[in-house]
Amino acid sequence: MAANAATSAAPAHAVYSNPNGMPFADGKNLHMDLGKGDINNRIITVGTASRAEKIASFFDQITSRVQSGRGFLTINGTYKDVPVSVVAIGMGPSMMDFFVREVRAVTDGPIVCARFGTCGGITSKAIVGSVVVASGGSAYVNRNPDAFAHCYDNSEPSADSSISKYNMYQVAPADSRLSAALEAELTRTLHADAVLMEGHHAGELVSSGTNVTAESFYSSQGRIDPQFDDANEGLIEQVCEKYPDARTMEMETFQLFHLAKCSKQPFFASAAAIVVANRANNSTVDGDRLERVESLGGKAVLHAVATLAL
Ligand code: R1P
Ligand code: URA
Repeated sequence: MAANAATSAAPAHAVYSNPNGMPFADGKNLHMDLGKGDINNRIITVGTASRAEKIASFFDQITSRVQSGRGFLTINGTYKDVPVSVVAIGMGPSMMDFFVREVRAVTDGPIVCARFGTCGGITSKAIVGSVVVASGGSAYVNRNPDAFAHCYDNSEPSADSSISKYNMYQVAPADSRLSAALEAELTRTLHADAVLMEGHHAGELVSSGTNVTAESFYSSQGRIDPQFDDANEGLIEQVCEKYPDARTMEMETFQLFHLAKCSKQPFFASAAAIVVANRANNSTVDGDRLERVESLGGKAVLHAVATLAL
């Protein structure tokens, strides 16, 4: 009897408790280390811990922090008495996939979620140091590895022009109410700041458009890297031709919008991003300005997420 119980029980430190579903250990999911009650339904997601801390500094109070072994930092608290969370997820569509699914698994009811990131501007309309809201949704561009199969055996690249080096997918829409709230609150907050407004016209600091997410910072964002066969000359121009309202490129927003729309429970998602580098006019943001926009913009995004009516 005792021997049977010992052999059928899960090992004491089982981590992969569910081979075909979400792995949980002691009630916490494997990558974010969150269980029920460990995150709120109103969330701001960012790339870096430092941006998460800036946003959490505007909470009324911080109630808990969870730093997962896989690099996710969740900070919980309240803002104007509303429970909110800010999560630093790191970079790329895979991290956004973990975030959306693992948060959804430990929460009930509608989720309101805004990403506040940084991005590259791909037209001169995306001014460095300004914030662009992805009201027009997010497209997705990725590298087609099969188009580089000639690199596996040092053969000649295929002459078949129907094989695209980069795939470009349909735009995933943002939630229109959250996008409007982000635009309104960012405009109100950033335009009220004399330091940020210096040398700028009203209307320049916050704009909107379509975002384009790429799975690489390099090849699929059209950066030329002489060390690799990337065949990406002219990619930014092709992206702008395919998506005429495209303003920005980064690495997570599409996955957020796509999964929010595929969620079976309501999931309201939008995004805003600070333009740190402009690819069209070769400009970059100044460090002090970036800090200020991260802080004031983060406060505005927090306000929009916390106050969106459900
Ligand atoms: C690349 O430097 C990173 O910056 C952008 C991109 O999406 C990518 O994650 O966003 P974050 O500043 O939020 O990380
Ligand atoms: N983040 C990106 O992904 N791309 C940029 O050009 C800047 C920030």
